[in-house]
Amino acid sequence: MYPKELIELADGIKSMRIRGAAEIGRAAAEGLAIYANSSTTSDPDAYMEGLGEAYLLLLNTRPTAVSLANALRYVQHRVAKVHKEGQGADALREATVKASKEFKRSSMEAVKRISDFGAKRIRNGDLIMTHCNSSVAISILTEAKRQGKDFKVIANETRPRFQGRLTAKALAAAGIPVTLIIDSAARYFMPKVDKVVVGSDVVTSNGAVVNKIGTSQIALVAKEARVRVYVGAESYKFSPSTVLGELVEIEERPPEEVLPNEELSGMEGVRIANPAFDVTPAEMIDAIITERGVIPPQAAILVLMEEYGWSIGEDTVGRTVVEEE
Ligand code: RUB
Repeated sequence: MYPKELIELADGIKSMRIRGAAEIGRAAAEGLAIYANSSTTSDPDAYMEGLGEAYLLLLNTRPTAVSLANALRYVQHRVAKVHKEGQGADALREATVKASKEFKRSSMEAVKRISDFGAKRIRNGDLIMTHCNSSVAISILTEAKRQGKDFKVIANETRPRFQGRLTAKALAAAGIPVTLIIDSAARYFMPKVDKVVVGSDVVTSNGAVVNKIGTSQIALVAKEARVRVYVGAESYKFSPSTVLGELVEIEERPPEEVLPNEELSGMEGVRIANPAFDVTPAEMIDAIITERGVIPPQAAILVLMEEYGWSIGEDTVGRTVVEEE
């Protein structure tokens, strides 16, 4: 049985009380620490089995954000190493809590570094458009404000869950002049915009960015208006499985988010589609701001190689292959 606190946390991610890829990743790491702190077994194998179950419970909450899978993997990998060394359940518990804390700390540090890099790109007089509610994008903007830069922001409301309202509130609270617009007004305003700054749920190995539905439309309109598009993304949002050509699963959310059931029931023959994310191709992105530096999207593979310790080598018959450390 899972501890109550863990079930509440998993429900929190599922119901989007806890949301945004960075927050989801840190919450997942916290979930495994909750499991560790509530486990009382003295059998290391039973501990690992329970950890695996907690891992799956958390993994299945939201399918798109790779930060979730990567945070879980980060913790699990370190605990599995201790298990392999033949250590007891107490050592495994300790390793779980330690790795969870480490992940959360490094996530916060990454966001801080991204804010520093990103704030440098913002100039006095800029009008910046953002979409959805990205803690990374907001950190970039609030850091620029803290540095005394004078700029304005347009926040898209981001239907159907209206996360743009959260963004607008956060920016206004930081003293940044912000205008909330409906998503379909983005093209109307784009000619006046200087930069688009958004966050990311997933960066693929070819530099495409998966973010809140509508991001690709904003990027397309930005490209048409020759406006630069910047994406803030920590390295744990880069997806290792996309190197093998695996596609990113796009979460389909309930129809009631778009239209209440009572209304839909009066519209015979109408079906609702509610994808939560879309894919912006690398060509529509000017730069991805990571904690390792600002990169062109095409260099995403290099971030993955560094993050996972891969290198390019040769196999026995001289073919180029990617090797693991
Ligand atoms: C949130 C969303 C955010 C990214 C990045 O979607 O698309 O732009 O997750 O956020 P949802 P952050 O509301 O469905 O979780 O920069 O905070 O990681």
